[in-house]
Amino acid sequence: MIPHQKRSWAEPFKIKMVELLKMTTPAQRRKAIKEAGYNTFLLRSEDVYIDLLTDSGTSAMSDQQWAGLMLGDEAYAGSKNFYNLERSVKEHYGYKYLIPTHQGRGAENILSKVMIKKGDIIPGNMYFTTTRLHQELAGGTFADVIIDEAHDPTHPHPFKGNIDLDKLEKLIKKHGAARIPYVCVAVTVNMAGGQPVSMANMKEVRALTARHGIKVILDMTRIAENAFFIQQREKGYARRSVKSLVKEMCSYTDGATFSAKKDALVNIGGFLALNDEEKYQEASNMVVVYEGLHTYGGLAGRDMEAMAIGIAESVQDEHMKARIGQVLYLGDRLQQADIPIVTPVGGHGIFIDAKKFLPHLKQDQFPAQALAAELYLDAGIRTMERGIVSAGRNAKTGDHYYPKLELVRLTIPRRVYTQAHMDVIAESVANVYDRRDKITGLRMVWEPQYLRFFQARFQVL
Ligand code: PM9
Repeated sequence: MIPHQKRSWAEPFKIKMVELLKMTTPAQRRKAIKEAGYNTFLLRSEDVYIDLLTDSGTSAMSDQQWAGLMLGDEAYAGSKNFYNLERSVKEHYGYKYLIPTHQGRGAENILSKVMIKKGDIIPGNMYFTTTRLHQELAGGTFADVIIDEAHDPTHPHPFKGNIDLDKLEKLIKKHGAARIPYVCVAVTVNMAGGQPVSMANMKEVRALTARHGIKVILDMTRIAENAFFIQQREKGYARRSVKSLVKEMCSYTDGATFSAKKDALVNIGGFLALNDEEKYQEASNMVVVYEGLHTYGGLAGRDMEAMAIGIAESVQDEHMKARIGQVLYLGDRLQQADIPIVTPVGGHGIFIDAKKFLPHLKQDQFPAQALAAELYLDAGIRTMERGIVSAGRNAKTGDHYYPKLELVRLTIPRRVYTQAHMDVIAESVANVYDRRDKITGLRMVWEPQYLRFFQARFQVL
């Protein structure tokens, strides 16, 4: 019997085209993961059934976006799609100057080069892999000023992405404002489990940094998801639209880097946005060196058109309700099966606590990496390690960083999988949980110099 008052949510779209998936046998998967050095990044996508590696560039575009591709103006300079994108960025985010880049890290590179000098400190709410690397390559040092609750996988704080104002103030006192070119605020915080930042915290960060003359730069990669959490969880915002909350958040900052491959529902693209004309001039000169002319930044005209449309679609309340609704649904299913996950559930996926899932493994036996490999073996579901491998090594000592969070991310691409897929995923994770005692750790046998999680290889211990 369905209770009469029950009202379920459903996706605000119907499916026009499908992509067929290949099912694999356990023997095929054993061979594939061994050949991939137990690194899910090194699997071939055709050997994957449900791909939860990332929500980056994996969204399904709408018919409007596909139609937009046909309006691509592939002129080298001054493409009309650039101006459409510029209009969309101004309307939705409010920034004055736009520099397109091929993806988020392209923007991080340019930003770091024009803002950071050797010896600078860049405070941020938990590190992100590519962001920190570009800061370091520019001669800076990242300093974590996220609230302590973010490092606790089950702390119920509704905004675990928040910046700890005391930590930030102390850092400014210690190093002096002159050595802090900007504070980087990521919304949501990926490595903490897609945890949001509250509007109150954004305002407080703005007020504190303004007193010291320090800029605020947003990593607005998943800003619409962050805005949805503000609408749902923060007092006083329930009646506000996601669209208006996104714009308000941007208004407390001086610029932003953006990987459009997430929120903005495109397969490639990004940008750097700034309000300061002088910095914009420097950055638009730098983009010519690393990405392409400042009116395309490494993108085709059609990519910019799809992005302009995707930005508008990403801030629709109904879209966001279904997007996050699907993630919460999977979270509920996993919690019903007693799987240890990061809670409250964040925006772009479910993060399994590998330390609790595999308590018999030490962190340098790479529990999250081992669990990601096991999940692939069980049903062909591809996930990603977000623990000691992702954290990398301290550039000065060469030692592993040992992050408190040792997680496996089940990242949900936007508008791609159905509720039935979520059920299959939950059942597979529960099956692996039942035989968790038999899972062994891994040994890292090769690692590259930078961003080792993408390419490192492992063997079973
Ligand atoms: N995030 C992700 O899967 C792509 C691969 S892992 C590096 O979560 C934030 C918060 C991100 C992000 C990418 C980037 C870089 C910046 N900030 O991948 O270069 O989550 O477009 O963006 C990935 P690009």
